[in-house]
Amino acid sequence: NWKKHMLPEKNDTDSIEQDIVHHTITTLCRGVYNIDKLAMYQATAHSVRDRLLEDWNCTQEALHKENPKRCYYMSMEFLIGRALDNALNCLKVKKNYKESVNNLGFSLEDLLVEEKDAALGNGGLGRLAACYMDSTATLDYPTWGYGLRYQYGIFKQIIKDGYQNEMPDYWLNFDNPWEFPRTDIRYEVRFHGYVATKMNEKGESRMSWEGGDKVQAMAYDVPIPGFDTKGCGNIRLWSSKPLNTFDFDSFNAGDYERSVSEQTNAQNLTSVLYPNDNHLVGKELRLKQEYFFVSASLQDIIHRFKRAKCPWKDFPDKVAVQMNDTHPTLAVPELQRILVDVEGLEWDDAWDIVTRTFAFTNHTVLPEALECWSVPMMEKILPRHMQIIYDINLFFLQKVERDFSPDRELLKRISIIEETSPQQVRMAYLAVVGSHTVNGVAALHSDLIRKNLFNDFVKYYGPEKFINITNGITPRRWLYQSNPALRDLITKTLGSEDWATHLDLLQGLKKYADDAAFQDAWADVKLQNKKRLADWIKTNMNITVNPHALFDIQVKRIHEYKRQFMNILSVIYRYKSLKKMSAEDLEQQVPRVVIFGGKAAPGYYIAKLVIKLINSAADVINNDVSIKDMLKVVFIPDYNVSLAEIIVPASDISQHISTAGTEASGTSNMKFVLNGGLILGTVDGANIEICEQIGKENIFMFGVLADAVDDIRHNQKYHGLFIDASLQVVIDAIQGGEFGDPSVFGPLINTLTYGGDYYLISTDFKSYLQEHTVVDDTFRDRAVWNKKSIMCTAGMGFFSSDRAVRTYAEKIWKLKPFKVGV
Ligand code: 26R
Repeated sequence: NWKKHMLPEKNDTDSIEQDIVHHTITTLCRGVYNIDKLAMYQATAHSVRDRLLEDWNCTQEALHKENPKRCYYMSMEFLIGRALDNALNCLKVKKNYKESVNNLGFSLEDLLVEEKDAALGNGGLGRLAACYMDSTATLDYPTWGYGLRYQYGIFKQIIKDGYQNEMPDYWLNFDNPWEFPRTDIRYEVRFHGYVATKMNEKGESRMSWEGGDKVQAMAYDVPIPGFDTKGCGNIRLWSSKPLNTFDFDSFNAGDYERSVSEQTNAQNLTSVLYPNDNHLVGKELRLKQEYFFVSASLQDIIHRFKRAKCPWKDFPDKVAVQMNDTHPTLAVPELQRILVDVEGLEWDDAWDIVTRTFAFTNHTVLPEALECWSVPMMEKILPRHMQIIYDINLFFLQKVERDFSPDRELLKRISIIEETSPQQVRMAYLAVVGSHTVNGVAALHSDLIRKNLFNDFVKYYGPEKFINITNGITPRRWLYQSNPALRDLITKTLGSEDWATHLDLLQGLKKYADDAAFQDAWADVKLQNKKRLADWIKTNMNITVNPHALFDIQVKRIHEYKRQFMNILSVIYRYKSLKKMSAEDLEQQVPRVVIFGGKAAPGYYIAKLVIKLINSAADVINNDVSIKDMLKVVFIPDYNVSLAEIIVPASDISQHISTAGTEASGTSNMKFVLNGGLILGTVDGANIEICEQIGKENIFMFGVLADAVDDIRHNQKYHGLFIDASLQVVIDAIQGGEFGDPSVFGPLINTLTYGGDYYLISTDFKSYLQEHTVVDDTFRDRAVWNKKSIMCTAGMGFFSSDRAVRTYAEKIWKLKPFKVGV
């Protein structure tokens, strides 16, 4: 009887209108007389979600029946952005929705922007997780994401007097149609307590973690539509809730506040995403978040595994877990604990299961970003896990000593426990020891971690355990959705939309790269996208920019290693040069609009000063009529996924200028090039592979190579740095007060002069300026430029997240696609 009542949703415009009206009246309890854009967005979203749910249910039911091997992508961050437009495209119903919404008196474009971004991530790592979920769903891989449902996502950035201010991002203010509370899926998570010895059912003595405080984890499911498939993926996010218990002892003792205090503590656990990117702060609440996340996810995975009644030794044949950086590494000792203490397995059998289940992706080499937790803190919060980590380490070191080398220095270096005082747990090492495969995220990065961070492990385990899987991005959001004009031109030219799921087909554009008419059409699309961004800037910031100028964009988290500082220094140099020019020479220049965007971690003082310097320079430059609009500087506030969708298609040049060897991969570089933007970049991260794919004549590269960096730093330390005349001009201008009170910028300038210039700005500055000149000269010849732009897009097939995910599935997860509804 169930089946006969399950009618498929109809997608003709009349049925869609009916559904929207129905949701307005029932779900929202509103009438036509008081419906505004927000309500209309909500009603529309609900009707789309109904269509998604059919696929979701169908997929999950089929998975339940067939029980194939599944992969779980564990990530503390999912930077998803908006869902409605994506869902409409995936379901191929956007055209009809547009019409239906029109018929009801609204414009779909107006509704789309009513949605708040799901901003549950900091930057690259979180956005990568979102792209991978899009690809696993599209390719029908049975993969679920696991994460945390933060009530506050990454903070909102407000610029006041040129400085960054942070505001809370309370994104759940209105109802969120894209999540399903699973009130029946709850697990208990313990903290603190003590370890006791107990007899298990078989009469064996086992350790047992007892006492302490418990909180509850409740599941929320976020459906992830796949493009052009009946399959629908899922991200399960955990929210902390107080247990429905009440401390009657405290209550009866007259301490009411204490009796309910646990409840507020519990709710705080998942309230906020830590806004630090690449910088560990080591807060107790963060450690608790990590354990809470891991504990709930593993309980859920095990619950599902047990339904099929397979023996434990089959666990790795049914379950693959990918750890997105070290943030979920406590899953390693947690699974070991469950298997040994709770399920009664022998240590070695359990450890074999653990190490065949987990794999680990490293996303950074910056030492300050490597997670280390102090042993005393771990002992207090997770006493049993600390014992297990000691045991894992002991057995590991014994094996290294026996099978490989008794060298004390080596054993000290390779130990999971660092002998500082207090001792620290090196989470990256624990992740390596607990995983069967470790991967870096771009070729250079994977080389570097094999050579440096994990060198001893490579020698001990052998090189096969350490592989490279270069990052990718989803062409659905980052071209199909965000750049409709280019999408349509490509589809028309290639004769079908198949490129959206087979990105290598973009190669087919190469044969039109010299075609004048195609170049014009291509350039026209770029101009439209630049106008769209110029309009946004005018409306939101009241700055006028010329869409025919060269748009030069750097948007990413603000960090010293990414060198936004070097960028603004070069902008100031350009400004000083323009000011010296005759009126005639000035006329001949290529006009530029330099656009910045990105958030600084709230406690990162130097990064915040970079933002201030950009805004102070913008103030002076944008108001200086003598340079005749040859240069404009814009700092776009509150850079996020939705803004990226407007910004990325509008670049002529985007900058990816990290000190060689510091940016693991970068993924925005891929987005810009996919949209026909050229790169000005260093020989770092995925820039190198982009260069290989699109051809070195289509990318502007400069700067020293990664393998030279150590020597240069060493030389600078002992012989001082060399500040070139062009850089000195800029420093003098800042220190001379041309951009406001110079004392403000003292600490920033000092990172160069007295600070030893760790990120080698003085080293690369000259070649950076030279490459800027090459960029200008190339831009003058529009045919040459347009050809390069076409060749950029045409060569980007490799960087689809579909390719990346397929590689993970084949090399690491041993996972096959699972098709439903065919
Ligand atoms: C633990 C805490 C301090 C922390 C460290 C690092 C929190 C967040 C991060 C973010 C890091 C891991 C990150 O986002 N790395 C970026 O990952 C991208 C996807 O692989 C890369 O493209 C990018 O180069 C890298 O910086």
